[in-house]
Order: sequence, then structure tokens, then C-alpha cells
Amino acid sequence: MTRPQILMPAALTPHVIAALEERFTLHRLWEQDDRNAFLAAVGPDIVGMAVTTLAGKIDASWLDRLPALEIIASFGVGYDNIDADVAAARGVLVTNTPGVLDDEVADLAVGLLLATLRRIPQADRFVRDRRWSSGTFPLSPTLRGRRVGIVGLGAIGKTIAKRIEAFGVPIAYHGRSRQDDVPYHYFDTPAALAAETDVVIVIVPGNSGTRHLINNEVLAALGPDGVLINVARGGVVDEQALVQALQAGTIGGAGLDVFEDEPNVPDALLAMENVVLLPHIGSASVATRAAMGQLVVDNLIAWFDGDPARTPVPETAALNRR
Ligand code: NAP
Ligand code: 8YV
Repeated sequence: MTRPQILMPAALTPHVIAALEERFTLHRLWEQDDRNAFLAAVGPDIVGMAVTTLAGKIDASWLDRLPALEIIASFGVGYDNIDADVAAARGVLVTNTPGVLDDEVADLAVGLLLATLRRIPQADRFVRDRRWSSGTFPLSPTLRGRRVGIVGLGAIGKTIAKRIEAFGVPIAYHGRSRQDDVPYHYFDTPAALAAETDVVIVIVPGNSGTRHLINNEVLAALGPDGVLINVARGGVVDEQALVQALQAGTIGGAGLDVFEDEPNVPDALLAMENVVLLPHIGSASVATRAAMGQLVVDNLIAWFDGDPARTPVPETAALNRR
């Protein structure tokens, strides 16, 4: 029996590569000197792709070169790296890695919130720079007495909310629709949520509907003591407006795991003391990345074994029949 041919544009983890090589013929595009020539040669035989969200957009121009493609298995829950509507129109199933990273990303979001409010990285720099012997570290803002707003009360948003509950502060949320089965107050716009809270945590998907959802108006509503935490996608926040709001003191601080043009971070943010900046590490523990990789492998194996894939994205779920 011929082995299904899988294209990997950019390297996933060694475990994923090894597991896929056991079952499939794996083409490592990133190792090719002439990628166009390589794709022209193997493209017609490719039936599956294993992709990471960090390897550029998989759009119509890719699908044009892969006429036999059946499935794109993506490493990450957010799949803004794939044009899922185009894939659906061409009968290509797309899978992502939901669920297995909820706890890890929620832990990171809460850590980033505390680090931002209590200025933990700044305090660490204070000790390392041997400034402690010349004075005490300035007093920080606090989570005490605050109200926390979550923009995007989905799988990860709810997992964050559970953790915030333990801190004993009130929680509210915004999404496109009210959820009847949650105990948190609902606001129908991000600005209304920001006006009634002192911390806004953003955890929605990145797409055209959420682009710059957090804009000037929302930042102004958050107010001078307000803190923005973004663990979603850089494009969900208008980064220029955020820089201006931080510079003008319109908001008090920000904790950012994601940026509009990763890995490029605006110089203005690097120069600020009231921000904490992370290199998109929400899910980046050894264990969680392994679980995500395994789900990529499981989706491809299930599909080519003739079973439904494990975690299809909604746009292509109707294609998940065998
Ligand atoms: P999810 O379960 O699908 O939840 C998404 C939530 O966003 C839903 O509650 C949805 O509620 C809300 N939403 C969607 N579109 C919206 C809009 N236009 N306006 C307002 N709310 C909207 O997704 P998840 O698993 O929690 O993941 C969320 C996102 O987090 C991912 O897509 C990814 O971009 C990001 N993420 C980042 C990291 C990291 O490393 N920093 C790691 C994992 C995930 P409604 O349908 O009611 O609007
Ligand atoms: C990963 C993520 O950093 O799952 C997501 O949507 O943003 C993160 O878990 C990313 O997928 C790595 O490629």
C-alpha cells in the first residue's frame, strides 16, 4: 500500500516529525533549497499538511499547488494562519488543537496579569541590577478591589475566569452573545465592559471580525488605572492606539504575549516600564506543546485510517465524514 504523502512547510517538534514519518511519507519543505521546484514536483501527490501557526498563511495560492490535498492539520487552537473558508470551498478539512492547551494558556494569562500589576519582572531587574542596596522598590498597583473583564469567554476565557474567581474579585465578560450558563455579568460591547472593569483580558480568535476590537474607545473606557492583558492575537488590539494610550497615561499598564507583527515589537513598548512583554509563550511548556503535537498526529492518522478527524474547525466540520 502506498503511504499518504504529507507536506510540512516549517518544522514542527521532533516528536511530531518522527511520529508522522512512522506512518506517512513526510516532505520537509523547510529543508529544500528551491521550494518552488520542490512543490512543483511533489505538490500533485500531497494529500495532507502539518502546519504551525508561525509559518505564514495557508491560503488559495497554497491550495492551487496541492490539488489532491484532503486535510490540513494545524498546530495551535487559533487557525488564523489558514484561510478556512477557502479550504472548505475546496473540500479540504482543517483541524486545530483545542482543549489540550486551555489550562496552560490560562495559567500564563493569570501569571502575566499578576506580573503586570505587581511589576514582578521590574522587581527582578531591580534586584539583578543591585539597586536594592540603594533603596526600596516602588509600591505597585494591586489586583485587590479590581473588577476583571474577559473579552472572549470561550474555552480558554472560561478557564481564566475559574482561576480569577479564586482571587475573590468580580468577573464580567464580552462576546458576540450572552451565555446563560455562566455566573458573570455580560456586556454587549468591549467598550461597555472596559468602562465597568479595571482589567481587561483579551482571549478571542484573531480574524477580520476581531481585528482592532480593542481600539481607542475601549482603551479610553478602561481608564488611567486600567490594565490590558492580551493573550489572543496581536491584531485584536490596535497596537498604535495602545502605545499612545500608554504614553499618554490613558491606561495604566499592559501585559502582552502577542503582537501585531511578531517577532517585531515596537520600540516604544520596549522603552516602557509599565508593560510586561512576552514572546508568544501562552502554550509554550514542554508538556502542552507535546499534547498539541500529538493531536496534530492523531488528526492525520485518524483521517488516513478512514475515520473522522478528531478536531475539525467549524468552517470545515461538514467535510469530516468518512
Ligand atoms: P474559543 O473556545 O473558540 O473561544 C473564543 C471566544 O471568543 C468565544 O467565547 C467567542 O464568543 C468569542 N468571540 C469570537 N469572535 C468574537 C468577536 N468578534 N467579538 C467578541 N467575541 C468573540 O477559543 P479558545 O480556545 O478559547 O481560543 C481563543 C484564542 O486564543 C485562539 O483563537 C487563539 O487566537 C488565542 N490563543 C493564544 C495563545 C497564546 O499562546 N497566546 C494560545 C492559545 C490560544 P462568541 O461566539 O459569543 O462571540
Ligand atoms: C502557539 C497559539 O503559540 O494555539 C494557539 O493559537 O497561539 C499557541 O498555542 C502556536 O500555535 C504555535 O504555533
